Amino acid sequence: MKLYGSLTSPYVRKARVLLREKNIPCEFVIAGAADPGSPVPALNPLGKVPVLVLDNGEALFDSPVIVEYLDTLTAPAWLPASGEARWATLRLEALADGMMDAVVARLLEARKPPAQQTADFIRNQEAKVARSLDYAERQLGSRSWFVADRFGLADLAVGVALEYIDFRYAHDWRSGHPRLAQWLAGVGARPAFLETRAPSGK
Ligand SMILES: N[C@@H](CCC(=O)N[C@@H](CS)C(=O)NCC(=O)O)C(=O)O
Repeated sequence: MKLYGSLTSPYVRKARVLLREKNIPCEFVIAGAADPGSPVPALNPLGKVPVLVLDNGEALFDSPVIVEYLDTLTAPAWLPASGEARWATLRLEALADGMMDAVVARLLEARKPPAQQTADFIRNQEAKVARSLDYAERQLGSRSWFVADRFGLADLAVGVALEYIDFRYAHDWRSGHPRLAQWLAGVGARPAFLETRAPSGK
């Protein structure tokens, strides 16, 4: 099994954190979607990372699909098979992915020459992030973990998203979200998070 992706993509990082947390062996092939000669477009017609190539040669893409597949490889499953916990987990993963989408969209807009940037577009992405942070703060409440009584898939996804905000849209979200801030301090110290953090300066 091979995971293709860049060192800075938060979507790739979701898969890398799960692989490390569940001790699943998998070769990591560093490949950016748009690198010259990148193998990614031939594996994923959408031209995006992550891509997981299975031992039978089939490729899986989109991080929720990859994460769900990887989760089936070792017990216990982190994605509950049914019931409220399943939908709570998937909802929080969608929230986390959506925050990452908004941060990416904001970054791409902000990297355009100033005359081509649309301030409303940037504000709209920032508002999505702000509302999502409020939502996550309420969802976490005073619990240790988002869904179950131990670190799980929702925690993984939200943790990766919050660290991506720090990486690409650094601002003081912590003072308005003290529970999330305290929670992330613990999550970010897990070996799987430390070992997959994006290299600084990239
Ligand atoms: N929904 C996808 C998003 C993947 C994605 O947008 N990856 C970025 C890297 S951070 C990418 O490959 N972008 C290249 C492109 O969109 O052309 C997922 O969850 O895997």
